[in-house]
Amino acid sequence: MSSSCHKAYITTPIYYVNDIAHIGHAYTTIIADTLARYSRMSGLDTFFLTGTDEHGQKIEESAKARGKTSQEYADEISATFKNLWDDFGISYDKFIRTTDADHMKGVQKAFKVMYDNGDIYKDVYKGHYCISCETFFPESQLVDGEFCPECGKPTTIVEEESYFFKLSAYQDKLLAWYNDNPDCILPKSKRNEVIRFVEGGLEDLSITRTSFDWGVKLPEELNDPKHVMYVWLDALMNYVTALGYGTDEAKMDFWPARVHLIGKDILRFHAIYWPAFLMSLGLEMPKHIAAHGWWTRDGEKMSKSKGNVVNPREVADAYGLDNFRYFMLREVPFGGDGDFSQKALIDRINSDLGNDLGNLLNRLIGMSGKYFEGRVDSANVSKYYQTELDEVSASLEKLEPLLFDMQIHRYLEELWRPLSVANKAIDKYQPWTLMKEGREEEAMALNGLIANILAKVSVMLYPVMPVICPKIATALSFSIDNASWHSLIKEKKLLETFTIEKIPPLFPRVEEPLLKQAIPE
Ligand code: ME8
Repeated sequence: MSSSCHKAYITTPIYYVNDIAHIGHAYTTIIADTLARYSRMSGLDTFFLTGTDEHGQKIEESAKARGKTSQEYADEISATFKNLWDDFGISYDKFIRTTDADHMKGVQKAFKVMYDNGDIYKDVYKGHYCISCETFFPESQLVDGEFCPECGKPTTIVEEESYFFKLSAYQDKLLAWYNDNPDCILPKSKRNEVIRFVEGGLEDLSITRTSFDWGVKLPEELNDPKHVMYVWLDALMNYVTALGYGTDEAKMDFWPARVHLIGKDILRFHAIYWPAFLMSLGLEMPKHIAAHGWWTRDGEKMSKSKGNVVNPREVADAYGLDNFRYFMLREVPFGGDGDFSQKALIDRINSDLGNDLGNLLNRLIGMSGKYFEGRVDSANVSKYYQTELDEVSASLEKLEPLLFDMQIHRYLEELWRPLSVANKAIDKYQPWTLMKEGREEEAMALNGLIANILAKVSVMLYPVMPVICPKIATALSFSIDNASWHSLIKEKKLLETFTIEKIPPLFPRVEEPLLKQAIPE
């Protein structure tokens, strides 16, 4: 059941349906979409999963507070996530809901397998529970003996019959896995945090609740109807039930995941509980768990419960979806936190996108129109500009490893070097002087150099800017797909003879903040 190297399975967290999406959710989903688009373009058989996490006490309480049934409420909010991703053109292959019948069947199957192999036993749970984080905490971790160490809210004391998963039995196996796989958790600094935590000792995990109903029931064979499954056991299983685990197994050949993308808030669940569950189920470990940092406002984590969120739809509507995508991925080193500001977004649009990329395309359109009636012939590019071609190739070669090492900001930084090579070449060789001096062959070669640099950059930028880059490709009379990726990037070939189409400027200058409401400038 091992996924071959021609397959790539990429996931986002499944988001809670207790409120609408903010830019933190959009960030994770956009990174995953970027990876999925790159995977597909490079010819990998790709499966990209996202969805919603709909069970648990928090959702049950939110629904009650709004006078709705849990199912009605989950249906409503789940649809707002799905609509947002559809409007954003997110290229997911499946949108899973934990209320899907197949998913629930798969979770019950998993419970049964873990129970039958002796990893689950029944006892009494006595301790503290944070409903907001859906997490149990030992007394030693509470703040002032009462408050949640993650979100600061008061915890509730729970004493109830519960099934437990023998997490403690997996401590050594987990440590061996982290040890043998130095990049299983990215960025690597996060892996060290996880190792320290696990070395501190693992307690068995309570995996069922009896004080509410909104969850997956235990397998019928256990004949214990008052229990529902702990929401994190239910939720984590989505990564395999989406492939048919426990039902038709139809897509299990995508397992193991190439990468589970998550925020650092849920690293412990993914890097400790999830691998332990997988070990118990006899399934392979994911290749990478990649945890990014938080988007903050005024230094505070943006979150639904704090009410300090920025609406991604409003930002994308005001500034353009691709510009927003570029900004998020370029602005913050993966793993670090970033404060959202319109000023930083506007700077990126005007400078990186407008000046470096948009103006280069305008210069090319102008130059090829004025001197060559829009024609490009690349025959002599390497004769005159081999140094520039070599510089461009050196940058492009670095890109793919950076992307899958989750250094996406560096990917984009490196991708801007060829643009700088192109802009400098125009300034240095001056096509207008070449033409004045009758060196038409050199001027045409320069035209070809610039056009080809733009073509190559647009291919590699496409996964981040999937709306704009096809427009650049149209202006250069080619299309972005596996064939052009292969020829322009892998084989380092050039587009040979083609025409340049005039298109309107892609990045009109933004003069002032476009969102007037309470978003920091
Ligand atoms: O935790 N900055 O769902 P959730 C960046 N259902 N990313 C953020 C963010 C912020 N301020 N806030 C949220 C859950 N995110 C569980 C997951 S998975 C089996 C179950 C993103 O709705 C980030 O990806 O609270 C974070 O991990 C996720 O949303 C949490 O979403």
